[in-house]
Amino acid sequence: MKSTKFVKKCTGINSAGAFEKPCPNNEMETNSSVRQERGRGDVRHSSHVIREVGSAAHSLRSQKKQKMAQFEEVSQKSKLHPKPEGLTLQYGTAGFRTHAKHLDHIMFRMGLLATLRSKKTKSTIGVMVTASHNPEEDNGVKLIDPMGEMVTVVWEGYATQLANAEQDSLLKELKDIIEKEGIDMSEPASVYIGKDTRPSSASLSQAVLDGVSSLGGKTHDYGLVTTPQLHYMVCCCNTHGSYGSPTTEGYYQKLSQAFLQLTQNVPNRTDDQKRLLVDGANGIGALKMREMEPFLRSELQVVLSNDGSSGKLNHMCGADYVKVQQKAPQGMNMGVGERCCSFDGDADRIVYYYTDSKGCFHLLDGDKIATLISTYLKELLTQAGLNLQIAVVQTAYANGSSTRYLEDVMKVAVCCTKTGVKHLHHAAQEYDIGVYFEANGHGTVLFSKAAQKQIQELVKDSNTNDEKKHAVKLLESTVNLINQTVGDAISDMLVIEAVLAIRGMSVQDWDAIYTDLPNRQLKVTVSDRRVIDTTDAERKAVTPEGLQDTIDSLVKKYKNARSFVRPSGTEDVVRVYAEADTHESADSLAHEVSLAVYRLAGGVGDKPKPLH
Ligand code: 16G
Ligand code: ZN
Repeated sequence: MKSTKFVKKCTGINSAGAFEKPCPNNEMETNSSVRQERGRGDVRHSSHVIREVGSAAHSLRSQKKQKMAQFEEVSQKSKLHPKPEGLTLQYGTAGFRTHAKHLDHIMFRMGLLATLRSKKTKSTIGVMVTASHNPEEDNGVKLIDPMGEMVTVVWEGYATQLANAEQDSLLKELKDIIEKEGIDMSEPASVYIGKDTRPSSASLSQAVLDGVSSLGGKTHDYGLVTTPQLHYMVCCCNTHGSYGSPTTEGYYQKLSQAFLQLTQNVPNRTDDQKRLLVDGANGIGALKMREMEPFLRSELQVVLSNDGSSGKLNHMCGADYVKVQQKAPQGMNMGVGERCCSFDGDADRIVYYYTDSKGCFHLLDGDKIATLISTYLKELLTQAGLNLQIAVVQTAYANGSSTRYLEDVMKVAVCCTKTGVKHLHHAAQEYDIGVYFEANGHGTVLFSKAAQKQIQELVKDSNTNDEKKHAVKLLESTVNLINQTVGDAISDMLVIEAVLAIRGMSVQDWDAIYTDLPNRQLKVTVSDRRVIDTTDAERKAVTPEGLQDTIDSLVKKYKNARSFVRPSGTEDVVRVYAEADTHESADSLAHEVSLAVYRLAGGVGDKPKPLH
């Protein structure tokens, strides 16, 4: 702490590390000495100049010393977090993610970068240590910007630059970022840190703390929290409490209060309707659900499985497993027709499902969640007489049936973006109410400031009739229940549970809103996946030549068909997606498109084999 204050008061280094201008304290000293010397004639004046230069030189020397000492600490401490030579990693769509044993230096350096980002934005920045749905042996790290959103693309680039600097050029790269961004190193810095339950998370988050402290930043270590909880804390801090109180208790209180308000007037909710089976993926979401339970006062009766007491994180369980395998997780005792959901390893994704009396598994993914929530919100807007534009943001992976239903039946605007949460989040910010969900279950709802203001004003308006008042109160509580900073499994789950209760719907009713088109996802290994360039929100391949024409002609062979290919952002593969009127057609189209990718985009290894 001492060093932070000291740095703030006394250094005025520019980004290259050179002395730029005297700090306020020095300026005051110089001015006062000028005042004392005034009117004593030329000689005295020149002696003052000499003294002034002397004192400026002295302060320059001491500032240089401090600056050197500051970077000296980085230099010394970075040796305790050495980078394995030759290892290069990229800050991808979900931050850095790889085997935990390669990440110690990355964590230290992300501590440094978060400190710079904090000085630059004059705000608190978050650093979350997690690898989400990846296997337990992996880990990762993500930076959180002041309003709880993902860090900007330019800073993603800095993250990669810093991560890949060899040990002896780390300071040079650090100073390069300081210079490019014109960062005033005398600004204080504050970084919030959280981690998931992986065995490696404790030491890796310590490395982040080391990075921050070596640049004199302040830290608050939240310890074990879900990713969205840390996003929430950062937003609460930078909005000075107007978004909520930056504690886990504050989070539970805000969400549970909104949930109880939404459900309190729902008549005749039976215990069965209040019961929900939750698969915690053996991760942090399970721990946090347990903590939250008392706040929900039995209005939601959570039956938790895969709570981390015995199983391995994300192993045969969790949202990603359920979505990709299209089957129930292990360790869950599902009765026929029972409403179930799965979180992923850091609780920022959720999917719902149930099994019918014939043993058939039904998945309700991000598209179904977006449909349920946007339909509910649209209805409330109509009832409240509020003229706010609502839109749903999806990616190319959204099931064609969901898009058709939203556009044709619900008359809701639908917008498609590239894969990756930040793209959806930015697109959703363009509307009064932007509902965004990836099919994989990551998503939330954003309410513009203007929309929130209109809702709040209408709640207070004494001239509204009862129906309007009821609708707008529900809207107000829904806004409070939603974590607008990022997709949040716990918050999304409570919204879904409240909507089902308010509308008196079972999970089967919800599932029946529309029927998913059968679909299939495959991956193809090619020598360099960058040969595939896409446009139109990844729905069309621009290169290699001929690939899109081939896909178009294959799609024409099937009914209600659609297919696209894109290079993965997290794995060294090309992803293929196909949907059509039957499972056989979807599988066959996906296989044919895979063959085209293999042939035209430099496939390696065995040729893709037919699925049947
Ligand atoms: C990351 C993204 C997720 C996306 C997935 C696609 C974030 C926080 N996560 O996990 O949104 O769906 O990547 O992976 O942005 P892919 O590029 O390998 O298909
Ligand atoms: Zn996740």
